[in-house]
Amino acid sequence: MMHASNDNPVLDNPRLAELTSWDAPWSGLRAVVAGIGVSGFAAADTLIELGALVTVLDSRDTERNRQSADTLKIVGASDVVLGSDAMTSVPDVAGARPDVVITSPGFPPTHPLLAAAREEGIQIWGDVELAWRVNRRAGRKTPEWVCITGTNGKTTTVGMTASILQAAGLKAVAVGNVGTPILDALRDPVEYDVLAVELSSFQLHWTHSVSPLASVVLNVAQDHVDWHGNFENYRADKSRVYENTRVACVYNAEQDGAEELVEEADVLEGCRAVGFTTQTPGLSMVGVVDDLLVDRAFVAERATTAAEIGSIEDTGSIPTRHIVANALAAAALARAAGVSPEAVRDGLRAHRPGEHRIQLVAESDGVRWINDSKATNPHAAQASLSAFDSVVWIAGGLSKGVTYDTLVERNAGRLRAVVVIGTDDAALLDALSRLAPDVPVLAATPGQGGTAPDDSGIDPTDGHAVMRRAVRLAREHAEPKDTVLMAPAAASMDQFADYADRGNAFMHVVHEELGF
Ligand code: UMA
Repeated sequence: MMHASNDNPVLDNPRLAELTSWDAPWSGLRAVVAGIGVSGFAAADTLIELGALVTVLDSRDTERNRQSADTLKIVGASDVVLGSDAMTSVPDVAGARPDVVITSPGFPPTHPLLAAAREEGIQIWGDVELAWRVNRRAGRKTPEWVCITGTNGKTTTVGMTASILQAAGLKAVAVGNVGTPILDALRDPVEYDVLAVELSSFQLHWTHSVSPLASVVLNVAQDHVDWHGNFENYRADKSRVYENTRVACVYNAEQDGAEELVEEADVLEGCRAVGFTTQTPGLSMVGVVDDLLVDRAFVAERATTAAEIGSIEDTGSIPTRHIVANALAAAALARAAGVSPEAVRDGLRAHRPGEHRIQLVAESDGVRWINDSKATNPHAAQASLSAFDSVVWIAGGLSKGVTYDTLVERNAGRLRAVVVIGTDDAALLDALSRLAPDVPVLAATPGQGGTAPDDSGIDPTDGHAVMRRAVRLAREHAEPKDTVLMAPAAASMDQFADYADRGNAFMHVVHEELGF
């Protein structure tokens, strides 16, 4: 299997090999769970329910973590250790060496705890691998999984997929990186027919045996280079989503190299490659003809006919090319699960996009204000920038080691001005000065350069104050028919709790400043 990275091989361990259903002999298994956040808590809680012996470690001794620790101790964890000292070696569990370490996605493979586990030959799984191994359970329906990864559009696509499956009358839910751990859905009283699973590259890195009904890599662009070490590792982890797929591997027919990822994957006999494109679809693809979404993959006479599965209008109120692409990918996954063309249309119409993704906030004096706080990398920002002709762009934050040259070069012509927020904007400012030298650059964060005077007296890490200044600067520069687009192309944690906090700050300030 070409995608298996060297640092997470499947180790020869008969104790673990037999753990392939909820009813397998989990009792007495010794597990260390790394991280007590959303996924770590679900993993530890499940393992305890299964009768395993569990020690949980987390480097942060916060109020929230202490509360989670208390709960896990009450339900029967062997031990919970919080604080940085806990994280440098693999501890014994109930007096003996553990069989497995279940890691949370935020732990990089180079983390000392994981390095120590590897060194000692202890198997590492993510919570997703654990979820797959308990997916089958006596007396309950076994849910199918359709798995979605990609640099951008995952959350939109997973929501659209769940909505289409529901429109077909199936019990379906969006789980995984979108926020609800898969393990929570598996322990829900509702017996799901299909799980629409969003998987990050972090989660895919630690999966081994997951076998989805259908899977998709939406796109691959630079992101999370710091976690993966380099782009090739990141791409390889994304492509793991295709491993063991049974019915359809869905790929982006408009992205170079995407089909090759499918060809290189170890899939099950009979699994098909299905492309999606925002152009006229070829054979075995879904795509667009005029304003209609059409399917030339899941119809019997596909050499000569196509089925209408919806229209561009059905995909949302600002149907950018990327949103149409997401809708087509969702349609392909759902069609692989056997849903009708009408269900695709109804599901897309019923889908309500999440906040912070190309969200219209206000329209005033002929200027549109758009919140795309979810654009945490250049590729996502490209998707929204390319949808507008003349833009005052609010950008910047934590750059995560990516480069901005392509993004700035491709969009220089549509930029009226750039307002830079964030504390780690050297790479962005550098790209702007070289590749868009005529575009005014205004720094809302003191100390970041740009042409705005640095006399604001605000704290550079106070995101809300910085955002107010950014909105004021943007308003000064925007002209009628312009769009002010907050699509930072960077993470938010230098100034905000997360991208939602950043988006909420933007919307709040826009409403206040414009007098709504
Ligand atoms: N921790 C350590 N040491 C480390 C890293 C983390 O001790 O080196 C501890 C933290 O102190 C914290 C816990 O581990 O208490 C947090 O674990 P985590 O960061 O892995 O996050 P979870 O709370 O388990 O949430 C994870 C995903 N987080 C990440 O991938 C970083 C959530 O995706 C996901 O919704 C959740 O599982 C359920 O599957 C968030 C995300 O930002 C939204 N994802 C990235 C993205 O979309 O770009 C990949």
